[in-house]
Amino acid sequence: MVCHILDICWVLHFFTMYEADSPSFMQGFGRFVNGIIRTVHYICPYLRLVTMFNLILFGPPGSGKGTQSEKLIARYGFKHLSTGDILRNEIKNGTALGLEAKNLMDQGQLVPDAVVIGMIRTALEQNPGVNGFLFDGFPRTNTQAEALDALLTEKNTSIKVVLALQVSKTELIKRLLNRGLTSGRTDDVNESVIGSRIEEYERKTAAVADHYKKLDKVVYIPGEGGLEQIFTSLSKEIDERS
Ligand code: B4P
Repeated sequence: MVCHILDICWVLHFFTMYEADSPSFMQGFGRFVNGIIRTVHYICPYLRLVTMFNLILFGPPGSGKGTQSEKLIARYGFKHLSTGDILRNEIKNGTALGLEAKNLMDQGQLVPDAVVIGMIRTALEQNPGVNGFLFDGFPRTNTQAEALDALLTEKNTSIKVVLALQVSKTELIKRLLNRGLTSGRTDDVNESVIGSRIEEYERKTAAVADHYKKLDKVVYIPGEGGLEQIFTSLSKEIDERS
């Protein structure tokens, strides 16, 4: 910070001190250019953060969050943050966190808030220069939503919109069982585990939409039908706000 104040001072100093024909003109000019470059470098990350587009793709398990995320990332270049993917990666790598998460995920329960909030904090810190984040499967509780808002405020940015996919329970169960045939995901193969995941959603996650409704950020999108048709509806909402 002090360095950048000094850079700005050099820019001002140049304007007030040097005559174009003075011997130290070139030296002053060099510092002037350097000061400009470093000042722009200093300011740009802040401009980027203020203009970032962050969105939450929201919905029950099997509503198409992961599926549509892939398409949105390809079109808009968001940084994808899927807590489900991060947790499955921890499981694959056999970490202590992964072992704890696996137990809960296999029963269709949510992983503790502190764990996923920590994961998101790390992911935000590891990606300082992106155009925006697409949060997929996060936040899943009001505690997570409040933590996310606070983390984004710390970084001078916020959630622009919550796109909430609406899909009937029968369709959700059908999709997840179908995915279970090929995905190798232990939480997709058993209908009672799928039922628990939907119950967890209704008990703990649905309220997250109310949190963002109060901030007038929720848009409901019909999540049944063709992938392209749903993608067009999601894209339209993003384009209107970009
Ligand atoms: P996630 O990985 O988030 O998985 P999900 O909700 O089951 O799936 P998603 O919604 O992304 O799947 P999609 O519809 O795209 O969570 C898994 C578990 O991790 C949770 O149960 C929890 O234990 C834990 N967890 C994750 N985040 C957490 C958090 N923040 N806090 C605590 N715990 C957390 O796909 C489903 C199927 O539908 C696919 O086969 C797809 O091809 C199909 N499909 C999609 N769109 C379709 C369409 N329009 N028509 C027909 N089929 C479609």
